[in-house]
This record gives sequence, structure tokens and C-alpha cells, in this order.
Amino acid sequence: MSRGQAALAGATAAGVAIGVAEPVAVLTGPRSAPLIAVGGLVVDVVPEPLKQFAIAVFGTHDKVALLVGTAVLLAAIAALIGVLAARRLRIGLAGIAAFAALGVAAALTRAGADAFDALPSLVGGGLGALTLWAFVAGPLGEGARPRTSPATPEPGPSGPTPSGPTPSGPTPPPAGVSSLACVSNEVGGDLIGNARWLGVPIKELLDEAQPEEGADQVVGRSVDGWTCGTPTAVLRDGRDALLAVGMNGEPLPVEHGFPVRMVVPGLYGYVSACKWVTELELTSFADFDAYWVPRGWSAQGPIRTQSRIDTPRRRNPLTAGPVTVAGVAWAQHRGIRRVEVRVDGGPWREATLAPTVSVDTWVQWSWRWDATPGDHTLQVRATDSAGQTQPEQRRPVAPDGATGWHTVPVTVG
Ligand SMILES: Nc1nc2c(c(=O)[nH]1)N[C@H]1C(S)=C(S)[C@@H](COP(=O)(O)O)O[C@H]1N2
Ligand SMILES: [Mo]
Repeated sequence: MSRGQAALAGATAAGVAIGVAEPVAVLTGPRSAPLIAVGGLVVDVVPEPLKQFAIAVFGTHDKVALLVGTAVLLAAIAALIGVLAARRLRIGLAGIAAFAALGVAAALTRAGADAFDALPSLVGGGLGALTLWAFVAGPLGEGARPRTSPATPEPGPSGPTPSGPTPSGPTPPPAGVSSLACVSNEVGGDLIGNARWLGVPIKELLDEAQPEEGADQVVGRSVDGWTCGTPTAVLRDGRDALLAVGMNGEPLPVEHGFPVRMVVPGLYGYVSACKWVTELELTSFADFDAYWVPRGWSAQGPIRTQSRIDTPRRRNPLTAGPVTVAGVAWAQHRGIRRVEVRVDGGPWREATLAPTVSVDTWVQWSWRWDATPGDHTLQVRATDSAGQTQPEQRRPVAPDGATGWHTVPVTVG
């Protein structure tokens, strides 16, 4: 077995371990998932200045960076374990055991952990060890041909990028959907998606609780120590603000907040989308700053009107003649009235809008362009139902969402 093959066997074993541990964690709770638990442990032991540095560099992506960093480090160590195992299987198995022990220790030291939280790492470690043995000494090792791995190492949840139907998809999302949307979405970015949610209206809970006069903020708390603050009035104004337990017809995936999360149409995720919810508290904006507020983000984050060109792609070579320019636009909970496209700074042309199911989803738009040879610039802007058009001025994502028109340079041959 070559060193490369041994490294691959080690990485595959780790992939199997994590691939198995994650579904087990669906039963025992998200904080027991090895990547999340170890990530949490890292956050706990890393010195404060380093943490501040990570937040300064990665902003709202700090959690993604943490998980990806953990996964990359894990893969590297796993490859090393594979190489060692090829020489002395026992050393390799000890390495896997150490990994599992780390996962168990991390899971058991999370706040409110119980003995069951050890399960994902134990089951994952066991099957990881079996995989390593199979490659190095067992049936898969013969001829040492690396097969397609049963599970590739998981780089962790893809972070704030919610998956959704692609803009070119023929059918609009089904009824009852609302959008996910991250404040870190750059102009033209993809940190937004649609999903169908199932849950309990937060409005009903609040009506029962009967908030006091000054309780203008509902603070959501989570197993990961994260907090968000949502305007009480928004939660009670009749929109579909939910404590959600289901997404797209299934229980919430762990990375999207299993077992229960908040979903509020029209607000950015960081002020509304508390995942793995443990507690909701009625308080006021004057009395409490949620997680991202002291870190430079606006306490209130209504979603800005945005539009995006998805086709043609940047610098894609095109042929002269009719070209379909298309994409999506959203003004969540206000609704899109109009989308316009222009070429090379010329007059704005109105695009055709596809039917939508509600003001809470994005709208697909398209426009037919008679493309002439040469280099061109395509731009898009949207107007919401109140008649407000996206401003041209480019502003960064902090503190309350990017502005500017999505601009795509293309070449027509
Ligand atoms: N508990 C918890 N909830 C959270 C976060 C977090 O770090 N911890 N990040 C928020 C942010 S900034 C966004 S954009 C959304 C993204 O998750 P989603 O894709 O599942 O909506 O989750 C929100 N909820
Ligand atoms: Mo976000």
C-alpha cells in the first residue's frame, strides 16, 4: 500500500466516522454531533484575542470558518493516521480511538450534556476503526486499490448558504414558503434560498404570553450560546413568523436548526433565524444587545431589496443574437413590483416576472436581449411593492446589508 493510498484510507475512515456520527446525532441532539461539539470546544479553549481576530476576519462567517477549519485539520490528521496504520495497524487504531475520545469529551462538556451525547462519537469511532482495518489489513486492502469511499469527509455545514431551488428551475417554490437570507449576502451573492417550513406561529405564543408595553424585543437563545433579537411587533404583525420543526416536508436538518428554529420572513438571519432554540425571552432593545450587535451589525435588520443576474454568467462567451438574461429578485415580505435590466448603461428595460406564491419568496425574472458582438455590461435593479427602487450606490454588507446593482460583464462573439 503506497503512502498516498494509506493517507486516503485514513481520510476515508474519518469520513465514515463522521458520516455515521452525524445521523446518530440527529437522535441525540445537534450539540453531540462531533464537528459541532469539537468546534464548540475549540471556541471554549481558544484565547479571547484569537477569537476576536477570527470574528474580525470572517465576520458572520466565523462559524463556517471554524467548521471548515476543524474539518480540514481533521482530514490532515486522519491522513497521517492512515500512513501510520499502514506500518502498524495498532497505532492507526489508537489514533482513531483518540479521535473518538476527543469527540466524546467535547460532546460531554457542552452545556446541558448527558451520557447519550457520547453516542455519535462512539458509533462513528467504531465504524471508522473498522473501515481503517478493512483498508489496511482487511478485504478492501487487497490489491490496495482505493474504492470509491463510502462517505467522503464532510466539510461541515455549508454555513449560511441555504440551499433552494435554482433560479432556472421551471417551477416556482410551492405554497407556504419563505426565504432564508443572510445579511452577509454580497450584491449578486448566493446566501439566500427558499424552503417550505412547518411550525408553530410565534404570534400565537406571544398572544398567550401577553407582552408588556415596552417589550419591543424577543431574544432567541440557542445551544451554541448564540443570541438574536427580533422586533416583537414584526413577530405579531401577521406574517408567517414560525418556530419551525420541519423544512421541505422533513424534520429540520441538524445544520438548519434541528429540533426547532425560528423563521421570520423579511428579516435577515442574524436578527431572526435562531437555530437549535432553547429559549425565547421578551425584553427590550434598550436592555439587551444580541450576539452580532456589539460586533458592528445593526440591531434591526429588515431584508433589503436585491436582484441578481444568474444567466449569462460573468465573462461567459456568448454568440450574437437573442440571449436570455435571467435571475431572481427579492424584497422579502414587501414583494417585487418591477425588475429592470440595462446594457452598457443604456435605457432600463422591464423584465418579465414569473408568478410567485407569496411576497415572502424571491421572484424569477427574465429578459430577451438582442446581443451584438463586443464586450458588454449587464445590470439589474428591482423595485419593491412600495415603489422603492434599489439604490445604485455600492455599500458593503455591514452593518445592515449590501446595496448596489448587480453588474455582469459579458463578451459576445
Ligand atoms: N444558533 C444559531 N443560529 C443561527 C446562527 C448561529 O450562528 N447560531 N447564525 C444565523 C445566521 S447569521 C444565518 S444567515 C442563518 C443561516 O442558517 P440557515 O441557512 O439555516 O437559515 O442562521 C442564523 N441562526
Ligand atoms: Mo447571516
